[in-house]
Amino acid sequence: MPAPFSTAALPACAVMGIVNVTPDSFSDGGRFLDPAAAVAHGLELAAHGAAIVDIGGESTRPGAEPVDAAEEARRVLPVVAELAARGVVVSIDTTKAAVARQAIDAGARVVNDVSAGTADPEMLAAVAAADVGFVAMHMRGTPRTMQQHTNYHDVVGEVTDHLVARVAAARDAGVRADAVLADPGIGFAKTGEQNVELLARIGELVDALAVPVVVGASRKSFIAPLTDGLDVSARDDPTLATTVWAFTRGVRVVRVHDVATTVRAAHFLHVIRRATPEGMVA
Ligand code: PMM
Repeated sequence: MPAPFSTAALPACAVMGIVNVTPDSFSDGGRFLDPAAAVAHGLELAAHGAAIVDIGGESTRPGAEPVDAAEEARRVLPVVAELAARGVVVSIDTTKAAVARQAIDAGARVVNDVSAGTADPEMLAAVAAADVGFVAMHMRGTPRTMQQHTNYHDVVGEVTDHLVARVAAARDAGVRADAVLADPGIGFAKTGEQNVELLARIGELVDALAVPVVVGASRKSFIAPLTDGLDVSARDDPTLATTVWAFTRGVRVVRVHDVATTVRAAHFLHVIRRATPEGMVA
């Protein structure tokens, strides 16, 4: 049995690799519907240095149609089981407690919930009972409706307050303090400008939250209008800029598609950081 998941065991700049076992995710939809292809890709991401491999069976792209728990479980469980059996730290990207429980039984060690436990009233109890990690992400509404909910007075303050409350809810439900992470939900119920503001001011979230922060900006559509309309397949360079920025502002984990380049950048960032006056003191 591996030790219980703890954020303390994550590298300083950790990379979460993405495998979407869906027909309709915006970047890799349809590529990994075959479990063998998904497993091979997950193993590749782990070999490239992903500290966590995140498996999702329901697309959360804006306007996406929901899928039922049985179909979602059917897609992800063989992939979770095989990767976990091979020693990969797997997170299950789901908002459904039933899917989370089955994925945990199959070996998942983290639940990544884009609703932060608000979509399913049983989710936090399920995570606490299994003593696994929990990523609480900020969103409003559902993926179908979220882009109608982009009205904020202060996007950074409101996202921070919501995450503080959801982290507290997770703790109150019995989730271990060192098992919780928080994520501002880039692209979820936010305009392009709000996504950029959240990234620009991500250090404020890091300072305000008592738990490690995750950022997932990889290949997202807000990048397109800021880069002369770069296609999804060409967005890894601007994504890498968000990663380096986020790590230098204290973000602990980035959720990305291009793991190999991100891990190399993170290692080099570490080399530079070690040579700073602060790094040499530490
Ligand atoms: N983004 C997506 C799905 N799950 N989970 C977290 N914690 N943070 C994110 O930003 C996030 C997520 C949608 O992107 P994808 O289609 O590339 O998986």
